[in-house]
Amino acid sequence: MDTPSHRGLFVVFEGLDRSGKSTQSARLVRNLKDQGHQVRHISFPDRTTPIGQMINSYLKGQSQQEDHVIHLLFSANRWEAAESISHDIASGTTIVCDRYYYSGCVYSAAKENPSLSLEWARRPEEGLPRPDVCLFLDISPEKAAERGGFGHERYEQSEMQKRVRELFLRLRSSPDENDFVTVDAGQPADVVEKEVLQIVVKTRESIDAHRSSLR
Ligand code: T5A
Ligand code: NA
Repeated sequence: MDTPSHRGLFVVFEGLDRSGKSTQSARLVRNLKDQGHQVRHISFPDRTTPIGQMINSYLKGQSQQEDHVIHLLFSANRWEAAESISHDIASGTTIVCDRYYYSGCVYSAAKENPSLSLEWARRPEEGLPRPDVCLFLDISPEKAAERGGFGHERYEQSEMQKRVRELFLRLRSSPDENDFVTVDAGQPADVVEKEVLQIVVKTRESIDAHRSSLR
């Protein structure tokens, strides 16, 4: 007899720097826990591993890395976590993740290095656990900059953020990225929080419905 296995969801937040990913991912974790779900909150880059420490030092401007090299380090930092993500989802824990391979692709491609296209950037990400939904917190670079604290890390400059947003929009329209859902992140945090929860609940329902139709 097949008992329905209640796997966890894999929810990713993406967006420009200061779009509210940390704020919203923390609120979603709390809301899902309140509903009785098991949830683990993760973020990339994971600065705690040896590879993550190299990334941290690069982002803070304390070390240099060739563009392809830092790209591959960001990707390796996700691969380090891949097995534990898959394991948790399969055993019923929902993963809420602050940035994933979408950031990996667009920030690297935004450097406009002629041999580092969006297509090239995506390749090392192939085979990573696939999110059920990617919540793209969309905000203009100007509005994000108003939120303060901008300019401390390597990519926090307005020209870079503009190119990053254009590339996120390009990635969103690609048929490979059909898990992308856009949320207007310029709204008050409480409004964004409600929209995010609705989207995640809907994602859960559609997965459950799909499962019952296959049984
Ligand atoms: N990167 C990352 C790559 O190049 N390749 C990769 O593969 C990956 C994974 C570090 C950098 O690394 C790059 C991208 C980044 O440049 P990070 O550690 O995630 O990535 O750092 P940030 O994204 O810069 O994190 P931030 O903390 O800056 O942005 P968040 O999490 O989007 O924003 P948050 O929630 O901290 O909010 C920022 C401020 O806005 C306020 C908050 O209170 C806070 O002060 N705020 C709002 N204000 C008004 N209205 C709302 N709705 C608000 N929501 C939040
Ligand atoms: Na963040």
